[in-house]
Amino acid sequence: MRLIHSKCAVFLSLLFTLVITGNVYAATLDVCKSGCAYTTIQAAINAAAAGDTVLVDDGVYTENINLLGRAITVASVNGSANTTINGNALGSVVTFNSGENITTKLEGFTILNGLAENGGGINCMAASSPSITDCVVTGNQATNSGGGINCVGSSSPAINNCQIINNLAYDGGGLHCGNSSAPSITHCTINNNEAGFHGGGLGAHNSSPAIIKSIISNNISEVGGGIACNGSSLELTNCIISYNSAQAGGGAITCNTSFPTIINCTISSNHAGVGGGINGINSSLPVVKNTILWGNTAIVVGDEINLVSGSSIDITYSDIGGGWAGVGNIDSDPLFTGAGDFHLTGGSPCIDTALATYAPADDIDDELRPQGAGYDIGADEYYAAAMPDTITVKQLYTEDAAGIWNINFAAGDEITVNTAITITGDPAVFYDMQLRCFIIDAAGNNYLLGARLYRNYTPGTYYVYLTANLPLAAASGVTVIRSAALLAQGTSLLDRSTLAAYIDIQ
Ligand SMILES: [Ca+2]
Ligand SMILES: [Ca+2]
Repeated sequence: MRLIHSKCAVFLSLLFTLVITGNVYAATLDVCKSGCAYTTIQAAINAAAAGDTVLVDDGVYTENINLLGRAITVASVNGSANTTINGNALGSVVTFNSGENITTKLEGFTILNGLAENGGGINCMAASSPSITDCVVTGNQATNSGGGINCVGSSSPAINNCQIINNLAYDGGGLHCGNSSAPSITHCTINNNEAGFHGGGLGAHNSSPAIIKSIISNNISEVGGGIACNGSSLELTNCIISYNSAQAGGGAITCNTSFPTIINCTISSNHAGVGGGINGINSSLPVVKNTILWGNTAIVVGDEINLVSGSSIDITYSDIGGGWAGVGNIDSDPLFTGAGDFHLTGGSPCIDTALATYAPADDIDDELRPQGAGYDIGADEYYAAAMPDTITVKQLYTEDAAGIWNINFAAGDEITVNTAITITGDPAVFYDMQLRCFIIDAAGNNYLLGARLYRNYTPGTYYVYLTANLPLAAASGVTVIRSAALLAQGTSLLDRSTLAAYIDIQ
């Protein structure tokens, strides 16, 4: 580590680009309870053409809608708290069965009171893969599969920022997927759903769902309280699976001839007859890395893990209650925050003991990994307190009146730029941001040290970092560092005031 002297300069500059998107011919079709062009959502969908937006004002709309394969956005003005589609127990509330793709979007509704054989709230079938964002799917029932959402027949919707709660089915209380479906479920909450038989939160058959940065809690069923997999290859990354229960096998997850990959998850406080955490039967092979299995309970056998009939598990760099053989595994209280909060606290043995090879780039909180000396086990990467004050910094700089700091570097020094970027803009739009770091050395040569691209962020403040080594070819002495945050998508501005940099030289 080097001490910092004066006479170098740090500039933080900001670049942004504007990307103008959209069809100049696109229309907005307004829906409201009275006094506008359409008083039902379906009537507006029927009239909409590709690129149009059906924009729904506040209220409860009692209808069962079908998006008809149109490349349109159906969105509410004021979000799911103010805008409800009530299916009136007359079938699925929302149906996608015309091969929709990601250009068909449903955004910002409470989807309520559907009753159907499959897909009480939302039914995706016949290779329909729309985008479903910011919805609350609740109080729906399927007599067969998918109380909240059903995906079958190679249907693979992108489900983001949704709450799927208090739904009921025989198979897949919250969600069901089958027949080569591969939905992605990101930043969702799947809570308090019930299945009569299979998969309280999610039931999967011959499919490959991916669940990322989501919480699956308090679901119940006969098998697979949280998740039940049958002939499937589930991916679970940065998820918390807690307080689920199954009367038979698999409080959190049961696998029947299935091959889930579970990376950096926290699986705790689930309960079952056998296999309180993970239950594997009929030649299943769960692959489990950087994951906490702690405080799960079983009545008969296998509090954390139960494997029978030719099943095995590949589990390493994980914290398993009672212990389990495998490289990097530990058996030590993870020291959760408590009271249902599964964030780590200082002193947790899970801090900095995961393997980088398997770890994702950030955690369930969207906080970047790693922090501190290494990657953490479980869904949470531990930050000692609120960011960014807890970044380990050797020197902290603030901008002088001229926007310049003076620092003296030597070639080969490691430099870390930690900063915060705030995106302002449409909360329903995902933006990319890029952090770049340049230097100009004492001889006036210009080097790009590196750049990091962060994709798909909604407006908010995010803490970003970049670590690089000053080139050995750089001339020592007075050096200028310039980092630039570049917003690469959308028309929103970055907030310049948040670009106060933390410069860490080692
Ligand atoms: Ca760490
Ligand atoms: Ca965290």
